[in-house]
Amino acid sequence: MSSSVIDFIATEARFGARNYEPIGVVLSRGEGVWVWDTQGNRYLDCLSAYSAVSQGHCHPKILAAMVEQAHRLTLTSRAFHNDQLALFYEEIAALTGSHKVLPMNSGAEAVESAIKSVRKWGYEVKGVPDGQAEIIVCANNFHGRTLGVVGFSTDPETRGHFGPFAPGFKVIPFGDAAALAEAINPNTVAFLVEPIQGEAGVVIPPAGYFTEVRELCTANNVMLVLDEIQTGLGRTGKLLAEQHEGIEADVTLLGKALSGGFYPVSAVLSNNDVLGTLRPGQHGSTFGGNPLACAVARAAMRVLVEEGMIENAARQGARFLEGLKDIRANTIREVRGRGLMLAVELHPEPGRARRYCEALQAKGILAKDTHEHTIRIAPPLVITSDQVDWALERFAAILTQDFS
Ligand code: IF1
Repeated sequence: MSSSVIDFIATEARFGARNYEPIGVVLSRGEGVWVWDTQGNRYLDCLSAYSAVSQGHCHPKILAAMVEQAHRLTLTSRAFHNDQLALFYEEIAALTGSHKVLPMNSGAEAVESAIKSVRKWGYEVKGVPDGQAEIIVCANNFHGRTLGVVGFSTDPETRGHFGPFAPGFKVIPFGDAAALAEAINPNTVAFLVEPIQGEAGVVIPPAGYFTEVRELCTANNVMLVLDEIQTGLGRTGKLLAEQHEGIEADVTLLGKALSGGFYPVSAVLSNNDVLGTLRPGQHGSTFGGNPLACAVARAAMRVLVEEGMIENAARQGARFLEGLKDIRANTIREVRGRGLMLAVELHPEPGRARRYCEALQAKGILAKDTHEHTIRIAPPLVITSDQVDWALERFAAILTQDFS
């Protein structure tokens, strides 16, 4: 590597907490599906910053909205009103069919805020005895990195040596409606679940699972909280992944692409009185709902819809999935996905997926491994058929080799 690449990486190693093991590339520019490193090499981004850059890198209209607002007003705190929040509320509520919105910043903050709100609803509306609220979650979940959230993770890497943790969570297998029925009791206030488990390796539940989940939650007055922070906003080929299942959540969490990768913006959306339980002074955030975040999110939602990115994700995702399934390679255990949320699971061998990602990098593709033997593929939703075909050629060239 040339000196400037080594300098960046060496300096990160010298000063930075080593909580990531990045692939050896130093990026300096992005546009659409493409990113360039400091040496001028171009890569097709098949991670999209974990589905936060769904609109493509540096989308000009989101950038323009951010710059215009940044010249005018960036942050007021919620102690005062501002002229962007109401517009953000109207537009996100219309887009998602929601009645109440709680604007936050990171995805994990939205998850934590939802946990607080459904517990409060449990005590004040459902009548659960104070301090007894239970929330059901799934094994292999990923909902963020805050202490409350990692407390109900089942991944030793995510939760190891961070205890003690908050009580009140029950873990069941993902995709098993009978297990949910068994776990629900009078103190259950919510079932928190990803429509498709992303970090677990793009795990899609059996057909009909969420229909049963919806029925069970309704019958037992349990709030269905869908974490659509990764699956939402077009990633699976529909605005929300729940639409593939023909159901509606009681509470929906959005983040990541809600800002198109320009700014941390997340939101808790509620179709009933869950968010209505919050009173002034009972929850908040310095940056939550700030005018810059709202202006960016409004533009990010607008281009997602106006530029047909959701329909494109369905079309190109089907093309990508079919092309991956056509690759004949002994190393491939399974190819799966929905829309442009795809994964290639390799037959297990420690570190194998990482080696394939490094080989893909040499071919001009940036992708990320998850849990040793799965390659996650999630390009921006603006990808064209030609770019999908270009990527498929390179995946085929690499996956048919054995990087044991
Ligand atoms: C990392 C992956 C991990 C999420 C869902 C909430 C959050 C996330 C479904 C929290 C965040 C990110 C976090 C990032 C890597 C990435 C990730 F699944 F997307 F691949 F870790 F599992 N719900 N996912 O996926 O949102 O607070 O990060 O804004 O922590 O390494 P956040």
